[in-house]
Amino acid sequence: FQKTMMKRGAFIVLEGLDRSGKTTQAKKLADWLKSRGETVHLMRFPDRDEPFGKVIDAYLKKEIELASPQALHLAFSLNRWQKAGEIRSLISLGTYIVCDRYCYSGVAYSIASGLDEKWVKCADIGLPQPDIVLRFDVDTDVAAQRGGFGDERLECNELQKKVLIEMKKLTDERWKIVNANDSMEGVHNQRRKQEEMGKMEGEYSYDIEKMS
Ligand code: NYM
Repeated sequence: FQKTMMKRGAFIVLEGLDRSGKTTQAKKLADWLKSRGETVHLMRFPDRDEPFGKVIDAYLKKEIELASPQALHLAFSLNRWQKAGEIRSLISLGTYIVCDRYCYSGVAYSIASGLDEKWVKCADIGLPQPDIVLRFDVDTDVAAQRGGFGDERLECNELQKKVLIEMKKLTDERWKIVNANDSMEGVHNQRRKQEEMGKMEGEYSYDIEKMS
């Protein structure tokens, strides 16, 4: 008899500083995957529609105060935990998830803000692991010139520099680096070239069981 198996999707995370162009590139990547016939779901963290995300949104917009940086860190983590089940089931159903920021932002921003590294990393242990992380590197001066920078909390130049240092420490063999100082199209083509060269191929074949 023939056993039919559902092809597993993939979990692709985009990371980088504020104004590194992640959001634009996430949309472009999603469109490109769709054009190849894949089912794609765009996600982002913080997800500002989710209950904990609403708290984060109000805090970032300076509408409310939070009693401690630890409370903010846990809100960001809870926001992800609220979506963990959805991420797992979408991938097992064959969907490609393109996710704008994930726990690496959580860890890097919180450590850069002065929280204890060991403590910070605990909250996200057990979340679904991405198959690949694309890190968009942008010079902090270039980022600062892009529109809208500085409107929200956490968007100051000094913090961004520290975030980049922490983000680099989190980088392992699953990560690909994209030079995000380039124009919008230039960055997209760079990333696409990586895929066409096969650098991303094969990494989509992970078993769901391997994702803890
Ligand atoms: N941020 C984002 C964190 O500090 N921790 C996290 O866990 C996540 C996901 O939120 N300055 C920060 C980075 C950004 C801010 O993100 C809002 P965005 O992508 O601008 O909506």
